[in-house]
Amino acid sequence: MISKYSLIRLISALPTITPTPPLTVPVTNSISLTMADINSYREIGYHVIPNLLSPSQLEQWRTIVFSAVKDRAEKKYKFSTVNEEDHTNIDFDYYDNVFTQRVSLWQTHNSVKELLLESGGVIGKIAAELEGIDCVRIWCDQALIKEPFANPTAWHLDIPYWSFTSLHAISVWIALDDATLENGCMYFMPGSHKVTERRYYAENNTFTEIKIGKNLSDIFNAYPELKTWQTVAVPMKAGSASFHSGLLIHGAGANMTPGRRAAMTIQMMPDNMVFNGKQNILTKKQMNELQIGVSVFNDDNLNPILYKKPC
Ligand SMILES: O=C(O)CCC(=O)C(=O)O
Repeated sequence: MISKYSLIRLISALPTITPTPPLTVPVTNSISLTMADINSYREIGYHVIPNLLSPSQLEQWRTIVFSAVKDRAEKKYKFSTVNEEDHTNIDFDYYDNVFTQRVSLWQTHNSVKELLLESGGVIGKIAAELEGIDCVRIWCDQALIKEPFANPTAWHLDIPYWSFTSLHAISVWIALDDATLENGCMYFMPGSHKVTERRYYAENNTFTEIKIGKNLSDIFNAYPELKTWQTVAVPMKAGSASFHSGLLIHGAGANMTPGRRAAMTIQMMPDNMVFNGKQNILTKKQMNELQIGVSVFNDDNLNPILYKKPC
C-alpha cells in the first residue's frame, strides 16, 4: 500500500497535464475570401481579417492561451521540451525583452491543441486559399506577448529560420489585445515577398537568415534594394488577425505603454515538407534522427493537419 506522502511525491514528479477550460466556442465563423482578397495577398504578401474571432471566441482564446503561457512561464521554458535551447536567436538580453515567446503550446496543452485544430476549417482554409495549397500543417504556434515597454521586433522574414524550405509557408497573427501604434502593432513591407523570392532563386535556392536583433535595419545588409521600400503599420482590434507570407519582410513597433500587447500566432506549412538541416524548434533528439533532404514532416502527431481541401 502506497503512503499518502509517497503518492504526493509521485504525483509531483509526473509531467504536468494542465487542466483545460472546456472548448465551447471554437472559430467556426464562415469567412470567405474573394478573388480580390487572394490577388491582393499575392501582390502585397499579407491579408488582414477584421474580427476573425467573435467577442466570445476572443475571450476563450485569451483564457486558453494565457493559462498555457502562465503555466510555461512558471516552469521557465520557452519550448515544449525542457532544456532545449533557442537556436534562432543570439542576443538574448535584447531578444527576451522583445516579447515573452512561448513556442508550440499545442504540444504541452491539450486545450491549445483543441483550439487550433477546431479553428482549422477557418484559419487553415484561409491560409490554403491565400497560398493556393491543398493541405496546411502546423509547423508551430507561438504566443508573442510584448510586455510593457518591450523592444521593437526588428525587420525579418520567417522562412529562413524554419527547418523546411517552402515558398508557401504562411503565418497567422491573431491580436489578443488591441494592437496599436503605441503598443507594438505589426508592420509589413508590402511586396517584399517578391524580392526575397527572386533573391532565393538568384542565390542558388538559399536564404540569408537575419536575426531579430538590436538593429532594426540589419535586414538591409541582406536586402539593400529594400532600403527605400514603403512600410505600413497594421494596427488592429483584439480578435482581428493578419496572415503573412513566410517570405514577407515584417516587424513590430516597440511597446511604449505600460500595458501588454498579446498575440497568438500559428506558423503553417504545406504537406510533404523536407528537413533542411536547420534546428529551429526541433529537439536535440529529433536533430539526431532526421536526415537532411530525406525526412519529411508528415507525421500527424508532430505536424498536425490544420486543413485539407476536400477532394
Ligand atoms: O509579434 C511580433 O512582435 C512579431 C510577430 C512576427 O514576427 C510573426 O508573427 O512572424
